[in-house]
Amino acid sequence: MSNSANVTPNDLSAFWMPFTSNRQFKKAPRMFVAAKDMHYTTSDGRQVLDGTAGLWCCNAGHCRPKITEAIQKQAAELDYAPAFQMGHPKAFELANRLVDIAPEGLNHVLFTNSGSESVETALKLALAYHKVRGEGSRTRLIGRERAYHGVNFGGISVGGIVTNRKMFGTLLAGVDHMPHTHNLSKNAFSKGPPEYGTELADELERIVTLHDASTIAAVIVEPVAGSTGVLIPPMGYLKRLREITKKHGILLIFDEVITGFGRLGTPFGADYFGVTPDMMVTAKGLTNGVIPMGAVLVSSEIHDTFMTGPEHMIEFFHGYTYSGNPIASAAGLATLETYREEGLLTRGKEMGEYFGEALHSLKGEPHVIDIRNIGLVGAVELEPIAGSPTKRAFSAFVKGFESGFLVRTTGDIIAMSPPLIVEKHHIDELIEGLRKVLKAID
Ligand code: PXG
Repeated sequence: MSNSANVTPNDLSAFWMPFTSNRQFKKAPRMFVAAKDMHYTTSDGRQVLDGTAGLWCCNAGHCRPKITEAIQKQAAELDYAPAFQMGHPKAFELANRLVDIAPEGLNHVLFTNSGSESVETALKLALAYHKVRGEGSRTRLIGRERAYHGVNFGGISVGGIVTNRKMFGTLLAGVDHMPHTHNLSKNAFSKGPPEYGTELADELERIVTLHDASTIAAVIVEPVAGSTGVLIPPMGYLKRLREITKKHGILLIFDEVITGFGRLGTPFGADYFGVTPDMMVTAKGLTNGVIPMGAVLVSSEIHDTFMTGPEHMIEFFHGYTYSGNPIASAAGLATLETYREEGLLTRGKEMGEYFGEALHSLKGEPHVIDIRNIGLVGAVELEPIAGSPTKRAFSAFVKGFESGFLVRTTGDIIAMSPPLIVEKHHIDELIEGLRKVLKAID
C-alpha cells in the first residue's frame, strides 16, 4: 500500500512546519491562498493587511508584475545552468547591480539561497581569508547575545538565542559573544537609535584582550537585530565596533538579511549608520522574497587576497548547486529594478517618520512597556503574563490575524515591518487595529 493511501488530500500532518507550534496550528490553521501589493487573501476569502512584508522579505509588496514576468520568462528561456565552472549572464548582471547600490568598497558578490547560507558563506570566507594571508591562527568568531544569524551550525554558534542553540550539542568551537544592547530601564520609548549604551561596544575590546587579536577572525552583528524583537543599536555603537575591529585586523561582518534593501530608509543598514563593514550578508529582499536567494558582498581586499596562485585552481572551495540560479537571478534583477523605479530603497525614510509617530501613539495602551522604531521597522514590547511568557503577544498576533492584519511576535514583542510601498492609510489601519487588539487581550 502506498503512503498516499493513508492520507486525505488536505491532511495537514505530513508537513512538519518550520518554527511553528504544529499541533496548535493544525487545530486552527491560518492559510493564505493569494496576495497582491499590501494584502494577503485567506483561505476563507478575507483580506489581511501585511504588516510584516511576509517574513521581512516582500519589500516591494506582493505579486509585483515586473518580478512575476521576469520569473515566467526566465523559466521558459534558461531554467538552469551549472553553477560551477559555467556561467550565465544574469548572475553577473545581478552581481554588478548589487555592487552599484552597495556601500563603496564592497565590490564582489557570492550567491547563496538563503540568509542562513549567506551567514555560513561569510563565516567560512573570514576563516579562509586569514588562512590565505598567512594568519591561520585567527579562527575565533565573535557574535552577540540575542543575535539571529539563521539556523545552520555557524549561524547558531555566533547567534545568541538560547532556544535555537541549546538542543544542538557543542556547536562551533572558539566562539564568543558580546552583550546585546537592549536596555529597557534606560532606553524605553526611544524614537530611532537610543541614547544609552554606546560603551557596550567596548566589550569587544575586553574580548580581544581575553583571547588576543591574533586568534580572532571576525565579528558578526546585525545592524539592527530584527527577529529577536527589533533591538536598535545606540548611537555610535556600530562606528565603535568598526574602529575596534579595524585596529585589531578583525573582519567586521554585517548581517543585513533584514536591514538590507531599504528597510531602514537607506539601501543598507551600513548606509544608515555610516559604517562600512568588510562583508555584508543579505537575502530576503534581494528577490522580494519570491524565490530563495541570498548574497554575500565582500570587499576588494578580501576578494583579491584569494585571486593568487595558479589560475587553473579553484580559489575558494565553497558554493551551492543553486548559487546564482538563473530564475533567482532574473527575480533579483527585476526586484532591484522595481526598487529603483519606485524609489523604495529610500522610501522608508519619509514613511518611517509617519510610521514612527503612529507607532509611538500606542504608548499608554494596556500592557505596553516599550515602543521602538527605525525606518519602516517597529516593535511594541508587552509586559509578559506572569508564568506564561510569549502568550500575551501571541494572542495579539492571532487576534490581529482574525481582525485583518498581520504582525510578527517574538517572546512578548510585537514586530512590524510593512512592505516599503506602504501608504499612510495602511499605517493608520495597522496601528488602530493593533490598538483595538491591545485593549481586547488579557
Ligand atoms: N540573518 C538574519 C539577520 C535574519 O533575520 C537569517 C539570517 C536567516 O535567513 P533564512 O533565509 O535562512 O531564514 C535571518 C532570518 C522573524 C523571522 O519573524 C526572521 C527571520 C526568518 C524568519 C522569521 O523574525 N530571519
